[in-house]
Amino acid sequence: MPTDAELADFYGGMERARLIPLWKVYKDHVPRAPSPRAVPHLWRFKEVLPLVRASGVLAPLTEGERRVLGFANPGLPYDGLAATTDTLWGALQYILPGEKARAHRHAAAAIRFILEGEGASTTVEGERCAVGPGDFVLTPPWAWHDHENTGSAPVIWMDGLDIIMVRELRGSFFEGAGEAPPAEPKPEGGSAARWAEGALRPAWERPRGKYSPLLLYKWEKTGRALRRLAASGQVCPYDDVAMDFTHPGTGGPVYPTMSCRIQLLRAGQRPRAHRHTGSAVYLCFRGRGHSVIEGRRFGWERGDAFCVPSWAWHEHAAGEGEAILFSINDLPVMEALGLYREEGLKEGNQKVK
Ligand code: 1HN
Repeated sequence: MPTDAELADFYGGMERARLIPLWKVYKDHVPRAPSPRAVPHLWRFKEVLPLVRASGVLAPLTEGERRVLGFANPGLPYDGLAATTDTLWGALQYILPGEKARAHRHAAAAIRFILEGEGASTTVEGERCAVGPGDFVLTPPWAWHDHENTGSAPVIWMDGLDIIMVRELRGSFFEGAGEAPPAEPKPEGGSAARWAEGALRPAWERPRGKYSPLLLYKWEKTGRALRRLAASGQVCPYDDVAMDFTHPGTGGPVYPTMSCRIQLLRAGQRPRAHRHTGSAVYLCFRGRGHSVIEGRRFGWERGDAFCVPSWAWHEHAAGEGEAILFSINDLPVMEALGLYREEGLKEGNQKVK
């Protein structure tokens, strides 16, 4: 048997040589199941909205790039490493009438989903996209984008970004206004004219890109698609009337890092619980309802946001009327890397703790 002194000497020598004994850290590297640091959490609009409004007074847009209030998960650090899940950033952005958020571009991909306010627009790589409630807009990697509110009321939208993954993979780049020539102006509605018809595409353009060439998904179309699917009675056992926004050229997710979903939860339905690898951030767009996440009940209503960490049991249901949830997730990454796993709960629904 080695003596304590021999062992101390041995492990001390390992450290000085910058060697680490795997037998001491094995379980950290190879957990038996995903062990997210993020925890299930709900951000109530009732609590968030006064702070959003205060930011309009106390945080002028001239101070930073964007007036964005990020959803900081209580299981993660509250600093520059704050995030909504282990891989995703969700936030609310607030732009007052007459304000403009200057152009910039980054390697991280972003999406916006408009919660409220008319008259705002975001210009993506030279193409102006006028947005209203329910509209879904893409800011693909390295696309110039600025935002403007020419309406008469403040606009509030949800931002979703893959910045955590991009930063951890050491792939982040950023350029601000004036650091490089801006994008050439392009016709408004151009990407929709080419790509919004789904089953038809421009004859001269090959849909080879890694991210969707369609920049703006109007609520009119999205809402209609949900209604049609609901009326057809074809639904998902876990997510009810759920549709993913697609890259129109491939039918796959809008980004290789992030997929986005709109789902209608019908009144009186009780979809089943499941769990899968990958995390998600949700925003309640309409109605009210609740989710059970890892046995905890989270009631939500319009404007509330919540997250589901990787491998957490979850189920969603509408309250009295129907409800509509928008969400972002990192499932394309899990699928691409061969890490996707899914399991349905045999009993159907969770017991609430
Ligand atoms: C960003 O650039 C925007 O361009 C919004 O509107 C939210 C959150 C984190 C990092 C960059 C924007 C963001 C962001």
